[in-house]
Amino acid sequence: VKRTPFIAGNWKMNLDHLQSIAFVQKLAWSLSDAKHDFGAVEVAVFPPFTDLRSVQTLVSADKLALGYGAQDVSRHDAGAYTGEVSGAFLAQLDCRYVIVGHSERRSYHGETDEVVGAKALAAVKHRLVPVICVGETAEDLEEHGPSAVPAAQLEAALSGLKSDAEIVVAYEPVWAIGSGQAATPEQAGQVAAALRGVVARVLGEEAAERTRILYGGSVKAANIAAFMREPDVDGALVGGASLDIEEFSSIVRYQK
Ligand code: G2H
Repeated sequence: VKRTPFIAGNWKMNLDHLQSIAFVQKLAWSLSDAKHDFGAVEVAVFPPFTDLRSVQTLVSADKLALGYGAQDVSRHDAGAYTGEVSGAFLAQLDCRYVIVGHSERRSYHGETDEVVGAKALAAVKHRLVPVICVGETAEDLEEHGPSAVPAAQLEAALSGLKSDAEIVVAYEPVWAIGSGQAATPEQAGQVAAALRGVVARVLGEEAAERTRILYGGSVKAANIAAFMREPDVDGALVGGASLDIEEFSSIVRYQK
């Protein structure tokens, strides 16, 4: 199975409305100037909830091959859950993806493996592709090595899914996030291989073969190619470097 490389820009809570719109327009121009082949390297952005409608409008008006999704989703479908946004609502905005279990949600919003699993399930139920984030802290790394904690997190997140579920996995070591200190490509590759093993164990070989596993944590134009050379790394979840058009388009065009 050939897995299409995937570059995803997680804007977090950074670009406001006007900046988001300007960014999507400029990104589209920049990639079209560069004759980017979206079939060869898929690209998606993850704006704040408040800009998903505008991004949908731009993408559909200009028939852009740019994917987009939300940074979080409720585990519930609808009801008295103040402040939550359901997968059904995101699907109505033609979102294809949604990030679940980002380490910032786990650490600042108390999301447990159980919550992350429920969100992954809610996403799949509404035909969204969850980008399931896992990763170890510096302490976990010291105590258990690089793979044990992310593997356990992934196993828990997949436990409610069926083998035909379409998912993306993002390995994001917490110590590498926004720190400027990325993992080495070798380490990212090793953990990605271990995570593929988890997908195989829980969802089966076929799922493991087709599931894309991304690396995230201080990815930039200067290091993306080295990560992409790892056979089990199928793309990147990019934070800080996704906020700069030139930098992000260079990451997308890592093969050039
Ligand atoms: C990890 C990543 C994007 P950054 O959170 O999800 O952020 O590239 O800024 O380390």
